[in-house]
Amino acid sequence: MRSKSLVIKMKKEIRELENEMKKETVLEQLSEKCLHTFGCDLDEATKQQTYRAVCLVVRDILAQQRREFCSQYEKQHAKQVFYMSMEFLVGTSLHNNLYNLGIEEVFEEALHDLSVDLKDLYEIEPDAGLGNGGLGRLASCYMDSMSSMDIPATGFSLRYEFGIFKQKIIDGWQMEFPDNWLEMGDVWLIPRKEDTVEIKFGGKIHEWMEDGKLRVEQYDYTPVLAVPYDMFISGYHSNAVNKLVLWSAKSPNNMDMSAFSRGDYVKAIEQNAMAEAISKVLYPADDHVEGKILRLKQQYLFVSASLQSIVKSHLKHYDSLDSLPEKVAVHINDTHPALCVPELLRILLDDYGYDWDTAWDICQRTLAYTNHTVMSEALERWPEHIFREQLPRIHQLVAEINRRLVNYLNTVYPGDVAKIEYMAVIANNEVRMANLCLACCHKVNGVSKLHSDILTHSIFRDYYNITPEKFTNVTNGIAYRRWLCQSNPRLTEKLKEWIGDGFVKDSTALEGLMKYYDNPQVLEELRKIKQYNKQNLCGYIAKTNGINVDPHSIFDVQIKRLHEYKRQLLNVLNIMHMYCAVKENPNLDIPPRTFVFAAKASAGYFMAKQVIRLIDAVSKMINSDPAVRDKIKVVFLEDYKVSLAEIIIPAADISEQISIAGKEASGTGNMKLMINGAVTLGTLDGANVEIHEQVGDENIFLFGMTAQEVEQLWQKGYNPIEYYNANLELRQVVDMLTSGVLGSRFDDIQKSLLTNAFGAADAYMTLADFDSYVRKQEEVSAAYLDQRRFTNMSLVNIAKAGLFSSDRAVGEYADNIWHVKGVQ
Ligand code: 26W
Repeated sequence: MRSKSLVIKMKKEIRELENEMKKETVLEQLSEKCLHTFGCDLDEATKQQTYRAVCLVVRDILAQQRREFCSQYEKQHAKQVFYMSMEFLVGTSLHNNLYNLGIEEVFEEALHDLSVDLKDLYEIEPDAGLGNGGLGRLASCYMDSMSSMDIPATGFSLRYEFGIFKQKIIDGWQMEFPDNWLEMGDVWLIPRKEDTVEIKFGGKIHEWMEDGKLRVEQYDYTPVLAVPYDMFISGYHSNAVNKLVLWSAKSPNNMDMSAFSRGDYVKAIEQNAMAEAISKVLYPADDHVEGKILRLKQQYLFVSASLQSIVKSHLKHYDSLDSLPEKVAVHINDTHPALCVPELLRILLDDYGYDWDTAWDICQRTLAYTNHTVMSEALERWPEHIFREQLPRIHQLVAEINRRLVNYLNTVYPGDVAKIEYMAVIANNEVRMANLCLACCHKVNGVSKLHSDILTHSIFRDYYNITPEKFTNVTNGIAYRRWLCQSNPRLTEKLKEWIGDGFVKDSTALEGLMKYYDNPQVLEELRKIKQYNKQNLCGYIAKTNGINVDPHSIFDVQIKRLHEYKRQLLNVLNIMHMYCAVKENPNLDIPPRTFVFAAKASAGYFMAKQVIRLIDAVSKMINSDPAVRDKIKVVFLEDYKVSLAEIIIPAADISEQISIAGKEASGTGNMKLMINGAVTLGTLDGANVEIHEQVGDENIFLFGMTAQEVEQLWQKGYNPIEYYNANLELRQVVDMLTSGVLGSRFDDIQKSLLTNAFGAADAYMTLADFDSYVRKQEEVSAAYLDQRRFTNMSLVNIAKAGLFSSDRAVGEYADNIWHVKGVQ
């Protein structure tokens, strides 16, 4: 044993030495790259060209390491993970790659010789915004952890030409603009045209028996080509370099020459335009199904292309697909890739002649599914006719899966029509994608303890009762080397001084900070670092919003997608209350507070856009009111994205996690803010419950109903008017919505709170939790005045954040679901 670890250690040291890139080597490689790519010398290169040259040199280093890693895990016949997700919210990659490879410094020095500041190059890089929010970012954090843990893994998704829209707030209204990220972001993508795959849409199915076997053929279908592009995923000081494979759609025949020669040019290019449309743009819907045909085609294209390539490379190394479950773990990230179930079945049955039971068994043992939301409007159900029309063979297989499932359920729940219909994959002319995953996958998990409990006690209860062993929990985690070490270098350097640098690889080592709980120097240093980061954010706010905020005020931050269940409205109603309180009593002794909002609303989400308009109006009213602006400031930062979060999070004092209990599956922003020393103000929802378990009552501000109390109030019958009538403070702010004092009226928001005009009145119980929230916010003000106590709370949150590392979460997936190991 000793010798083995010695060898591993030696190998690592040799690689670090090898990697001990000399500044000269970097300069050499940069100038060569610049010359070969742009035909100019480095010192003549524009900043954009230098940026691309740097990225291309880093890409070469990754390509080299990738090849070594591939031969290593192939030699060991290691089991691989394939992470299927419609979204990967990668953000920027240059800083992360240089950091992970341990070559940031040498590149900094080399560029310095060229009087280029590496930081400027970081600014040039566009975010790869191939995701909406939590689900997409989680996928990217997990890719970073799998590489850092030397787990052979490939992410599969689509090469959207346009990522999440760019947001501008014009007269309070969110406006969306195309995100043409490939202009500068394509530098990380390597096309692999030789591995293009054909995908079949529509057409008809021809079945016939041949020597006792059913043969199936699809004809008259529309062929679309899926072209893979690779993005390397580096790991922190690890051997592994994994890949994110992004599929781009195009038509086999770029131009229909017969239409062309008829002069019908539009027809000539129509087919290709139709094909390319599939990977044109990310659907900006978060937690809300749009049910568009193009979305279904997006899902099938990346699922089919990915599974075809997985099967092809498996058969390169193994003689049959019998061993697929032993060598391949395919993970389905929410229901969006649920077509993996019938598509893998199709490949096994139609392309490799397996019988149903064997094929089904292979699917079950290969596939696993994670649920990320209980919101009914987010659970995907495809109209059966669209499903059948676009995917005729897949529909046949899903119908057969459903027939066999219903037969089985009739033996378990005989005669219980309602329950069987609820559990069926196809019912009421709809294909329920969650049930498809529940019926097939060998493991199903939620993303926080509370969420996984809610799944097994409510929406998936019937499946849980028949297959309890399938259900488990893996609480989310974050790539803290990005969200702490790279985003908050000052805190990271001090932590290394105080507790050593072991925490960079093993987050549980952060616990060591607890021994400084009462150390005044350390507490003072923590305050200084937070102040520095707050000053930095002030600079950004002044530059982008032209607002001067007080760097010594409490930075109270709510940054996440705009959604009614996340209750940004509750936050702004409290701000309106504080405004009234200060207006009524200008000598009110509260520490100055800056409320920072950042949030994108799905393009078609009307009420969410109204809330953004309200925040903007409140911000304008307060920031321009001399009587209050020294005490309260409100800022809405446009175009929230990964790289903006990396600026805001290190500067936060208060982390707003105020969703109605039972609706936020986990949250991951809460973890990023915690590890940067922000104190959570929240409900017992999602992972807030586990954050509370880690830090204890003294180091978190909890308020509001629990998930159970919400359920009980709902069952009992919730009437928001009662709260409105019973609470003067509440009535005052709700009336302000239409009083005109905000400069414009918000009748729709008021109606949504007090009437059933938009569905159930106050469906997210903002009024019910208002008083508890307002009181708790007062406690926050009081706590902040006691700097010693507040910094203690901040220290404990940093020290106890280790559990929320994505390395820990990936470790649990690897041990309990994927049954894979890191390659040594
Ligand atoms: C079909 C439209 C659509 C698109 C995205 C429906 C649902 C989604 C995602 C599941 C929404 C999402 O991002 N959910 C968030 O996932 C995070 C990672 O697990 C959790 O931390 C958040 O609580 C959850 O809201």
